[in-house]
Amino acid sequence: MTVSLTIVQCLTEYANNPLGIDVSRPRLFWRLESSDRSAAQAFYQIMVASSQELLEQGVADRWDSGRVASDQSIHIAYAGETLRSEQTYYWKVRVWDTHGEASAWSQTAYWSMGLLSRADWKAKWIGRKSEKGVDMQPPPYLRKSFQLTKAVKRAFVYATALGLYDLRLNGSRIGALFAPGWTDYETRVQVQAYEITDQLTVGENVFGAILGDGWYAGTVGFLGENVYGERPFLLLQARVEYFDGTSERIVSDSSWQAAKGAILYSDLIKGEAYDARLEPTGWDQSGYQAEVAWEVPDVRTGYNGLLVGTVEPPVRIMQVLKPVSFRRTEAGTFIYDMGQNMVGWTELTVSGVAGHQVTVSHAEMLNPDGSLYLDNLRVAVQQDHYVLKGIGEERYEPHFTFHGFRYVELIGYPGEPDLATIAGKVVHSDMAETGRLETNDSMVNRLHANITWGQRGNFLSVPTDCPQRDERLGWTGDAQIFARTAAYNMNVSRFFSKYMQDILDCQQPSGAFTDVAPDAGWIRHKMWNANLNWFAPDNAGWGDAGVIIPWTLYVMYGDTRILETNYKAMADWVNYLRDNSEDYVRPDYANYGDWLSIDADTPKEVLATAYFAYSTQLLAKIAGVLGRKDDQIQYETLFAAIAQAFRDAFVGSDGRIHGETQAVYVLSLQFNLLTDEQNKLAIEYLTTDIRTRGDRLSTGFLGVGYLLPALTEHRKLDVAYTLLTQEEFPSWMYSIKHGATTIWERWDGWTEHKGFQTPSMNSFNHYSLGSVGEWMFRYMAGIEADPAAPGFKHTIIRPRPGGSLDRVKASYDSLYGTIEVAWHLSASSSVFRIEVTIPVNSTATIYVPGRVYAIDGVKGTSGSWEIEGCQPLESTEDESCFKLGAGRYIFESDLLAVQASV
Ligand code: RAM
Repeated sequence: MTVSLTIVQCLTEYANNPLGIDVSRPRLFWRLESSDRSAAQAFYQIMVASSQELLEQGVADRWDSGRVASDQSIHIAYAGETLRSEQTYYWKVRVWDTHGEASAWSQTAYWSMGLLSRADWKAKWIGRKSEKGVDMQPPPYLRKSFQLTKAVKRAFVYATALGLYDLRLNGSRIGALFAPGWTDYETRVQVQAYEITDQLTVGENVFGAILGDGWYAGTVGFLGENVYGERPFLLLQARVEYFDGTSERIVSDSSWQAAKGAILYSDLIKGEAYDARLEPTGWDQSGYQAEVAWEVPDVRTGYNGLLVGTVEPPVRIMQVLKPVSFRRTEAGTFIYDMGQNMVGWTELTVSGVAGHQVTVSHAEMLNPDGSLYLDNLRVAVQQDHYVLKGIGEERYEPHFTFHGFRYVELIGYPGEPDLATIAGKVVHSDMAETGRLETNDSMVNRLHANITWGQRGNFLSVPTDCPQRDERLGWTGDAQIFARTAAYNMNVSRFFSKYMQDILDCQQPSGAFTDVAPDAGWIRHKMWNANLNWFAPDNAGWGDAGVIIPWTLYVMYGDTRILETNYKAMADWVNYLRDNSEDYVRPDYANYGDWLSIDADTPKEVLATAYFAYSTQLLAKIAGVLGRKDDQIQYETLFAAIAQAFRDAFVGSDGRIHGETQAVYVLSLQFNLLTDEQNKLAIEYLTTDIRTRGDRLSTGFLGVGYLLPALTEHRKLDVAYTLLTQEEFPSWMYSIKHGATTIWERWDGWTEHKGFQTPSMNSFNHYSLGSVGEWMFRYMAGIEADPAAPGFKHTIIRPRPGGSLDRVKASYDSLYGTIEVAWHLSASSSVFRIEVTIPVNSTATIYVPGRVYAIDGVKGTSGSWEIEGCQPLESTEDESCFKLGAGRYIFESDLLAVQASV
């Protein structure tokens, strides 16, 4: 027997060798490969050691799991001795397949622990006093020169800021952009850890840090500045270990030096100004001869929040775009088209005389006269100003700001620029792209691309609503409706785990989850007021994110810990809704309704009661997963009572639902609120409404997420495809027909007859209406996670061919490996062909539309095949069903039977 399994990737807490974590029982993951069909794991053994050498010798001095009978290869919690501050843990794993054959040991993986207690921190928070009479403060530059006399064995640095830090060591940048990320700084701040062994030298070394105001002290949303504090501070502690067993620390304290530098100001929302003549050249390297006066830094006495290990993935430059065209304007400026609405900034290349200023201005759209459309920015200023130093070719990119734009205007550019003058740096949280989707319809492909660009543009530390105007807030409603789509597109495990902390940090004592997380100031400053019907902390479809997002992470990644960690908060939310309802109906009060729907106002009490039911039903399922039987029964009973109350209050004897919008029907259908009889009526009313509107949708942010799923599940697939490919207003394709490269905030952000919508709320990069991406993966391609074996341990493959599509190819990188589906429908012969790949150590059930007549080219009839890894299950008239083990399979079916029955 040959060895069938190979271990190809080991992760800790979803990450590749993470540093500075503070999880007491980190979860370990590995991915398996095999060329055998149905390959699966039957046993595993994990070894954890305090050094790589010991691990290599087979000494597991921290933990040896022993040989465990288990098919689990994800989320195995470390169960060894208590983990200690600043220690590194090395681990490896081996597995046995179902025939008892052992794999080789995996390669060594590791994680390191951060500073686990306050007492471990010797560093002080340092900053620089504000300049008097200056409105926007110059970012402080901080530096520390230190000598090392011996060769370094290993060194780590732990850093964070109240504000943002840009850290350098011996002239090179270390770490992420926009670190430490946005949290509710009154509650917590994330600490990043970096290994710096190779960057240190014997002799003089220099740490340099530039601090930005960021979310802490700069402009946040439309709430102005100083939401959390007055000015930024750095906290840094490095530990250097020598070969002789000794070690030393370098910490931020009053022995550092502070000054202002070349950045005149840098604000998330207001842009940056930079005077290159003021660069303190060499300030972050050894041998620096100070030309400016460095001062003693300002030391802040304390910080009452938590210092926690970073959960979110780092923000980085993820792509660089070249402009596609540019032109000179009458005013002598140059307007570039990046060809894509993107988020990040522009890198500028320029030569000229010292003191000359170039302004780089950004906008998403152009006015009819060809000038930049700036009206939708509100008070945001998407401009960076660069003053030349006048030496050779100069390159500039801003530091602590980002912009949402497709068009770039260079104002005051000296000489003749060309296409190489600028480059667009695409900046977002670094999440692996996990989903790919391609069809024979280029507009559908563009829609998928636009959805993905919306995610790139808005997943920056937190999921923001938009990236351009003075808002950019973590709106919970937007995040929940898009969460599943987001999880197909990219690995959002860490991103949303961190965001759940933000949601929890904002939860009200009453149990209410908020509209926005992290708190951007209005809760703390009591800017919300229930009587004002605005910014209340418990809006339907917004607060429910606190339940929907953990459930999504469970379904997509099999993460039960996120359910455990958030269980109390979720129960508090549902109990809060229950205690604030009347006979299980949520009152009509502050909420946004089906936000930005088109001529279809969904009554708020209907929407709020529907979401109350949905959160309760999810909570019942979650209680079941966690083995909380009593709670499960309690919430199932509550759900039944809410659904009954919903029917009594809102469903007429003719089955019409109060409001009669598309949204009330799809929410009722998808949240299981109706009787079977009412379901049938609801789908009829829904499709009639769509037809009466000329085959158009009318749903807003919330309804849109359930629209195509509801139609598909209730045998109106043709209507789902009609809406998907509809090109008349309002529709997804309408925006694409008019050049959209991202998802717009509003269906009518721009229309042929009205032009731009009111500029006070008109973003062209808002992902909410892009929640149709979920339908494209789950239904159109048919890659569905089975909640009963979550994280794609068992996948349900159920493609839904229809509309004008005859070819769909999609793949999704699950924790087990890549699931692939490629289907093709040949209309003339009504032959449906599908190729699927199921990853090792996982299984699938496939529903092939029509009557399958060949598998892997072997012809047969149901029950008569003997195909390895593939077992026929009971089929229906419409679909043939099989259970699959890992491997690649090809099915061919005859679709005539189905078409006849639709
Ligand atoms: C807008 C935001 C956001 C939405 C709220 C209700 O200001 O853009 O997307 O969730 O309103």
